[in-house]
Amino acid sequence: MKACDRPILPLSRSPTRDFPVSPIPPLPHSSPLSPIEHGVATRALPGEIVCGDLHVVQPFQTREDDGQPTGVLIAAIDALGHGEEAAAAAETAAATLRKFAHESPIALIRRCHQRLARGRGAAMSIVSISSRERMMTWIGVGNVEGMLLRASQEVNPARESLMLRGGAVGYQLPTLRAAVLAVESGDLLMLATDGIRGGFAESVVPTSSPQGIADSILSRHGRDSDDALVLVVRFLGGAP
Ligand SMILES: [Mn+2]
Repeated sequence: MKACDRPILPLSRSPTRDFPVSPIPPLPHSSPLSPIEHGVATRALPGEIVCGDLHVVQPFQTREDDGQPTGVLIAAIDALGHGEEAAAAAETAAATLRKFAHESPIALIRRCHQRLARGRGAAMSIVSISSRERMMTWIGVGNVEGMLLRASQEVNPARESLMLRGGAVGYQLPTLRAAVLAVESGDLLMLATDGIRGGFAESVVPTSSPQGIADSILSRHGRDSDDALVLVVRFLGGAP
């Protein structure tokens, strides 16, 4: 029989199992990250009541086995402009991210792009943390800065910056490319909208609480010309 005469297997065919199905063993020399701790500091442009900068911290589950969250979605959103219209657009994006938190960052950017298409665009940076695999995937469209400070002196580089791509979600998307990094207990993740001046990471005291760090960044580096938000997340020790 010629190769092209072979029957085409249906894609959904379930494989025959001749081996016992066992639970997935843990990764060697690691335990899952237990939930994070976080702090957020934000304020509206002086004179405005509502803020177009919003954050999301949403635990999610990707497996049905033990009912525990398997990851956390982290995001900071800066809707274009300020005032009520910007706040509504940011809330639409935040609600979309919370609802579909288990999806990949690229899929989430696409979803938000569709949802925001008839209103204002937004800059946003999204970080999806997998507790089991001790890794995070991040992506940024527009200018919400992302920074990861390493807790261990032995990790090089000691600091990673999120690669931002120009564009606005809901208006014009760049080619979407996410990056994946291993993370360890104590690592510190920061997301800051452009209401926070660059260089904000310089003054961080890594041993402070996430809320203390966020408050300090906003008071030292916040601009009065825009809404401002900074979100600080610390990865905690492994679960027992
Ligand atoms: Mn802004």
